[in-house]
Amino acid sequence: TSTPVNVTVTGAAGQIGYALLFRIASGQLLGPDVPVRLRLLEIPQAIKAAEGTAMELDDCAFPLLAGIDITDDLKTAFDGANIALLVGARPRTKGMERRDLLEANGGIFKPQGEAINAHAADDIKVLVVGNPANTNALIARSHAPDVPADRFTAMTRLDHNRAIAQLSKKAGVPVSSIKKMTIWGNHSATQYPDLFHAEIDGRNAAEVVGDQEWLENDFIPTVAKRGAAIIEARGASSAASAASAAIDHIHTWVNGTPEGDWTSMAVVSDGSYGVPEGLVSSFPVTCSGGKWEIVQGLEIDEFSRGKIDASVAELVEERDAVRNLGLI
Ligand code: NAX
Repeated sequence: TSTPVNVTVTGAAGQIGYALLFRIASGQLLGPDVPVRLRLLEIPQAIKAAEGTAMELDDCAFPLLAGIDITDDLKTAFDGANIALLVGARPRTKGMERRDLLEANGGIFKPQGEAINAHAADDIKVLVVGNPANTNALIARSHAPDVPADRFTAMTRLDHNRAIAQLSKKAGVPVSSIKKMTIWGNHSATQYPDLFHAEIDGRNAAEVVGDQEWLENDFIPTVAKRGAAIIEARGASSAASAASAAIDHIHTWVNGTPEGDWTSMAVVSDGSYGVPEGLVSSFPVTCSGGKWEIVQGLEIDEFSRGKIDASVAELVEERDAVRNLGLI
């Protein structure tokens, strides 16, 4: 048996945490032969609830779970971390201005970036789930100068999976028939789910569907506003599906994308597809050997160009706002 992988989860007592931790401990994050040690970071008021979750984790007697540490201390949480899932964030409350939201989250993701820089393992991989995820990842990354920029990512895999599910229903095909889905831009209502490069059983998805009206006025808004629809129906925001997407994101990053397919991840832009360098924006990526690469050479038509640019413009605004607040 190998040494356990240290997996840090922030916001562990929250609803995504509750759906996430059991799947990590059961081996679904890294595979059925990789032991894990969990580090749960919470704010002091939520430590007791995290302890309750840890009791339940104990009670599952997961053979791969090598231990659980619960803490409100950043150094303890990130010490030797190999994987960090940054889930805890400050949600937008009624009447809150965007400036206040970004500032509150800066207060969380700046010190976490610093702690990752100082204490994490050399092979640290970071996934930011807490919203605004792309910009929170940008903040954390800019306070971790010694960690390679490609280790900081944000989650658009839930949007990616939602897009696959919607297409599967529309086309009447199983999800396994769908490949090369892409989410571009920000994890927000401006995101662009792209069917022009997606494939259904090897054929172009937009052509197979052949319904531009559905694509523009149904598919795109349904995927982009799915989070709100879940809240409306469930009375609470997406939790199990978000946790499932976080598992998928890390599993794919570590184990690779299958031949002939790719995934969506928000990663630090190298300027590809006209996305300004340094922004954390979602792209089609392939993964291999624990590294991701942006898929190159896709043709972007005028429709897609406009959608990508609109979402990227929002990311630029968020970046400029956190810059003005001195958070990056
Ligand atoms: P909850 O409010 O249930 O849980 C959040 C937890 O984070 C709480 O237990 C809180 O005590 C903790 N927390 C707050 N500040 C912290 C800090 N500084 N350090 C450690 N822990 C801290 O929210 P939940 O439903 O679990 O959602 C978590 C985040 O995921 C939210 O920001 C949410 O907006 C975001 N989401 C992101 C998605 C994505 O696709 N990227 C989709 C799902 C979800 O909406």
